[in-house]
Amino acid sequence: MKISVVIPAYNEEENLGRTLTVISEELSGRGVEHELVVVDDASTDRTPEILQNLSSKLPLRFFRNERNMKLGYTLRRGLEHASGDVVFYTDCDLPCLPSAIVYALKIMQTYDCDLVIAYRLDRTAEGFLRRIYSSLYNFLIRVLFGLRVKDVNFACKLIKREVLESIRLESDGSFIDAELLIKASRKGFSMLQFAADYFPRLRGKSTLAGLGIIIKLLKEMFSFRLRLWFKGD
Ligand SMILES: Nc1nc2c(ncn2[C@@H]2O[C@H](COP(=O)(O)OP(=O)(O)O)[C@@H](O)[C@H]2O)c(=O)[nH]1
Ligand SMILES: [Mg+2]
Repeated sequence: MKISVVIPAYNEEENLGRTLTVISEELSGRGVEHELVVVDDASTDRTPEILQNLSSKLPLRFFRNERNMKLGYTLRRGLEHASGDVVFYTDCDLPCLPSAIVYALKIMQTYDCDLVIAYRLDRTAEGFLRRIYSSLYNFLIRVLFGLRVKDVNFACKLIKREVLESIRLESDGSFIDAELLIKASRKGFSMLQFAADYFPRLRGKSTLAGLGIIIKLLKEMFSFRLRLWFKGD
């Protein structure tokens, strides 16, 4: 069984090298066949150069958007290029330990489920405001879509390939995580959640909490809700 680790990257010169190396070392060390798929969202720092260099050392394939397209578009592109039987999605700043990938795989195999989703055990490091936004968002997703997932946007998710093949993702922005989980759950795919240690970003800037990003996410969320009500799917 092969796992594809899909990672969106935007100006991550300070994190990329270490993140990709530790993930690949962890998986090789456990004898897990893997590939790393990174989509560079038109970074303006050394991200492209670093990817080029790493690709001769690691089982890495990388792609670049011509202009900054945001998270959803970028992630969809990465998922389309993933060739593994299962796909793990995480971030460049590696918010969970690479061993969480192996743990998630173990859960998937042991309980034979289609998605394994982590939630942050302790989010204090994220800051008060982020935690409030996040709780509100998880609550909204639960109320509007009936999805009982504790931490929708935590980038630590393991997904079977057949799930990705049977749903069509459309979000360009940060609603993508919710869209994936809602569509998978409406199709009847099984999900299990586990608590994971969360490690906040130490280097580089967090860019996904701006007002523009939040407005786009809410727009995508409400238009998806309306579409489900009026068109069904
Ligand atoms: N595609 C894309 N990815 C981004 C963008 N901004 C951040 N990311 C990536 O999304 C992931 C999470 O970003 P981060 O800024 O840590 O968000 P946070 O953890 O929600 O604060 C990282 O892998 C980033 O490189 C963007 O504009 N486009
Ligand atoms: Mg982060």
